Amino acid sequence: MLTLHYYPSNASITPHILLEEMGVAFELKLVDRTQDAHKSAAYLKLNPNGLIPVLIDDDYAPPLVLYETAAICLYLADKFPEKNLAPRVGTVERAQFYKWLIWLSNTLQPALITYFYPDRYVNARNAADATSAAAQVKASAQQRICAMLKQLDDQLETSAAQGGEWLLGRQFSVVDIYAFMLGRWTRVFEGAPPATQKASNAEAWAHLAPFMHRVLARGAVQRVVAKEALKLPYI
Ligand SMILES: N[C@@H](CCC(=O)N[C@@H](CS)C(=O)NCC(=O)O)C(=O)O
Repeated sequence: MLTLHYYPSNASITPHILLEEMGVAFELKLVDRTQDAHKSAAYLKLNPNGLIPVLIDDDYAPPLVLYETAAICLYLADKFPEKNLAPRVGTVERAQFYKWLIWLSNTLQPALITYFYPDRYVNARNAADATSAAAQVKASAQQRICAMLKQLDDQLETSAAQGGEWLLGRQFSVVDIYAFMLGRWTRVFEGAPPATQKASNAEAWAHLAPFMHRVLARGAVQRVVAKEALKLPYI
């Protein structure tokens, strides 16, 4: 049995949607962030980083314990290749898939983490300096994220020109779920768009906004919205 340790709307939502898309059996285990359960000794044994998600696969002895969202997604895509949620290994499409998965998890996601936790990136002598430094870190992260949303929007425009509605073209895959998760995190962006960008959050982009709605409308995503009891606005 597969068990996903999750918290609503956290990075665990990508493997959660993926498992629903695949239609395989799995269990959910809530990691209660309100009680700091992700920093408990028991959870740190699963993921020493104290971060969500973790996937357990007890088809093995000892069970496989896996952290890092992208690694979990790759593992699931490889475990269930017949579900076609990643291009076949050894193809050009698979190469593009790796590029987007690593860009999403390694470039866009850290920028979003910086936006949400700017105080972790400052080291000031007093509270007032810390507040102003954190505000600058947050604003610069938002600006970088806007440029990255443009990159996603451009890719979706390219796909559309070739008759595809997903990041890789016609094949819906893990990277669409990942982009959806990160795109929806931008729904809380405050303030005017940075002057150099035309739009601030995912909803404001010509190709990215309808993409977000297409992903949201999928049956698997709707089931996750209900199971995680997500609150409006979803995107
Ligand atoms: N690189 C990790 C990042 C996971 C991550 O940042 N998870 C967040 C929830 S979205 C978390 O657990 N945050 C708790 C914390 O920062 O203390 C992954 O993709 O699995």
